[in-house]
Amino acid sequence: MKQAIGFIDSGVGGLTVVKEVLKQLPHEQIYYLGDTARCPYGPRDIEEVKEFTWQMTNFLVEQGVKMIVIACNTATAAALKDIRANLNIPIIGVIQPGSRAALKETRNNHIGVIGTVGTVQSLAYPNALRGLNQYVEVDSLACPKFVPIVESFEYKSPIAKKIVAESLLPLKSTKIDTLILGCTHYPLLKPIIENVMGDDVTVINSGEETASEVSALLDYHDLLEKQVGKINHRFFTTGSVDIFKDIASDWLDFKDMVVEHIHLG
Ligand code: I24
Ligand code: DGL
Repeated sequence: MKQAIGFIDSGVGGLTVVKEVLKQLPHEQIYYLGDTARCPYGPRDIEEVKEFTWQMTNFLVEQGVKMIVIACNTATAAALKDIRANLNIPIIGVIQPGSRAALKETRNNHIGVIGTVGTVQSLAYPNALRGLNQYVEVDSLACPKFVPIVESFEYKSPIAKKIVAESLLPLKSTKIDTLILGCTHYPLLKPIIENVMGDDVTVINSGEETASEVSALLDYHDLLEKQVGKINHRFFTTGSVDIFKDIASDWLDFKDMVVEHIHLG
């Protein structure tokens, strides 16, 4: 029997991380829980996000997962430390991997971070970056309009281009040469963000970096799936099964996807 990797997120955005993991680790089985009934987490109080994140974690631990990936930046910012200190399976968030990749990439030690209000207010990225390199300069910017652009299917439209350009204006006058996408949804806006920031700024997808970290950590704990065997991915949502299935099966290109409804709290 395969033991699954557990993913938790405020909704469906964490599937951007799942897609990278499935690409890098095709023999792994995944369980994903999206708290779509209470999404978004970005504007919520940090203590509330911490409580919700614990509820999701406990659910997947009861399902017997071998590792938990907190695929949501806001939830990572609010709860990673606390959960890691209290559980004895490996717990990975999306903030440390994105930060490490940005530090590897920058040449002038000026890094930008964009995310939800909750993520930016928590200072989780500047703290992680400074913890790894005390000389780094960090410019953070909350972009509360970006998640709604993606969720309204506008992420390729001229409206998206206009809103992204306006929102990122404060970063254009900084010295950053590297920009971290500190939110699950932002990879869908990556082409527009790169276009707005120009060739001199490298854009880092936290989700992609997290997938590499999952691989390294599973290897370290000797938990990597070595057998080619039957895989049974499971998807859980606190909200509408049909909406979840529509978005997830489209994004992951899964034909016969089963989505299970659950209650939390
Ligand atoms: N993308 C996201 N969330 C949504 C959405 C979307 N609706 C359309 N698209 N809705 O996140 C969130 C709110 N819902 C969630 C389900 O319960 C009810 C409330 C980004 C997804 C990243 C994988 C656009 C869309 C899509 C399919 C794939 C990609 C995408 F429909 F951006
Ligand atoms: N998943 C969230 C994040 O990465 C974005 C959506 C939300 O606000 O819940 O911060």
